[in-house]
Amino acid sequence: MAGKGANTSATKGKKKEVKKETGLGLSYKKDENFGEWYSEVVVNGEMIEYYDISGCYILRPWAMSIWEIMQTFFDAEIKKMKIKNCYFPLFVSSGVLQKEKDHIEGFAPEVAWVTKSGESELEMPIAIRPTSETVMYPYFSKWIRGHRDLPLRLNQWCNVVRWEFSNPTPFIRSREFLWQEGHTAFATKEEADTEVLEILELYRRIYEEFLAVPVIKGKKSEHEKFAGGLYTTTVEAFVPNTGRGVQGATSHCLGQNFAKMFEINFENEKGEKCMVWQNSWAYTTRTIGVMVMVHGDDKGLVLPPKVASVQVIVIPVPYKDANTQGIFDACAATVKTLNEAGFRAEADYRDNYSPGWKYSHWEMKGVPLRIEIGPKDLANNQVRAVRRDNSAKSDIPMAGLVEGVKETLDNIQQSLFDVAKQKRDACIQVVNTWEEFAEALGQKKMILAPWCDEEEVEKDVKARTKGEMGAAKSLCTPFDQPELPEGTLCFASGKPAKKWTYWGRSY
Ligand code: 87F
Repeated sequence: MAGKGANTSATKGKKKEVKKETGLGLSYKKDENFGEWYSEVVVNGEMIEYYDISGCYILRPWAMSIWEIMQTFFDAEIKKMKIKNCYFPLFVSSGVLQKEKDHIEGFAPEVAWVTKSGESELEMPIAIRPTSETVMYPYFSKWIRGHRDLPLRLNQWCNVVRWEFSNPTPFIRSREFLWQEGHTAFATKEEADTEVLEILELYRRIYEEFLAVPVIKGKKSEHEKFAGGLYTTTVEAFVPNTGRGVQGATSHCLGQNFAKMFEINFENEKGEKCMVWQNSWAYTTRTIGVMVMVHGDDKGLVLPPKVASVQVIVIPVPYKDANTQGIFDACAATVKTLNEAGFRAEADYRDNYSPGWKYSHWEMKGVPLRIEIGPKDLANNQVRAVRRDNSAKSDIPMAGLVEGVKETLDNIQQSLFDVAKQKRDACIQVVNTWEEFAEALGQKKMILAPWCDEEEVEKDVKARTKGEMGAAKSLCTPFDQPELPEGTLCFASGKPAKKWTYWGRSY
């Protein structure tokens, strides 16, 4: 949808450089070719640039600013909880990395190693952290002596590297990603249990209140939990287009497994030697990918106002011999008023692009609200507002600009969540038998089924659903359990069911 040459130069006689207006818009449709649509939307929306190492991506400012907004929220919340930030090294010695065998087993193929400096081989290869349990816990052991040293609650914002081999996807599965990792130690299991859920609630809020993505809180099965820990809680999102669940973020209670391995002990009030109880928890830049997949459309990204670095884009629409300067001044005044009221607003004054081109450009980038100011708006002392999420247009009087914009942005934020939840809920299918399960899986559903909670049965479900689309697995057992009538049988084994669990294919 290339506009015509935007020769709207106000300065007569001076030759302006007019960039060739390349075609905007996407060549793939979300409903027709989701994979290609996603790759195109993150690149054309200027979030991602592909890099010459497979599985590694450049996070451009448009993506980084979203990460920073979530970071500001989460960081302030964990500080309220007395959790402190720290930074541990990127490199791990092989001895330390392999100290906890059960933990690293299965993950080993994904660990990246540095073996050389210049031309010379290192005496011992050094691993790049895939996660920091083994990096941090030797120092937990050193720093924790008595009960007064507890709780010890640390967090770090950093990158990690996992050399994945299955198909890389920007944000969703990349070989290097950003995250925060929290690592805490307590005197009692009760304190650890409480924190696990407090952190999970923050993760829910990131998804639901910031990214406007509905999630389900629950517990991972024994098969899907973090093997080094006691239990894993999760927020699970769902991508209706692909019918896949996404593990949104996890909060683990590690129990005393690592305490045993790393000898993290303390002396209690009675002078007895005890082992600490530990947690670890993380959310990653994957959050951004889930948001793009859930809200994006055939015009590009759709950003929820709470995370958009530009919430309002103001576009001057000069017309022939209309009062161009007056229009530009009104745009500047609009931006100023909105900025002073705390909104992230900008104007696009570029004179080498037409208004139509700019509309498409900012739609591609997902800016929640566009304000157009033309001669008619100027004359009527109003602005024209166009919503990115549903294209609804309205006139806002200049006198009520701040109130009008606030109401519209709040409405967009809420509406994005409501629409996403409606779509997600329409994909949830309750089943009771294997036949119903197989049919629902074929229809890309997120399946809620009664389950006997046996690991062998879950392995069997995986084996029976293997195919080119990938096997189905348990996503989580929701904390919010529907009633399970006496005598309900497991959908997969026919044994007595113990709980309702979500199943499906996943990322
Ligand atoms: C890949 C290579 C080596 C996941 C890995 O979830 C080790 C690992 O330990 C590994 N991939 N994990 C599990 C990470 C568990 C835990 N770590 C702290 C978290 C939250 C943050």
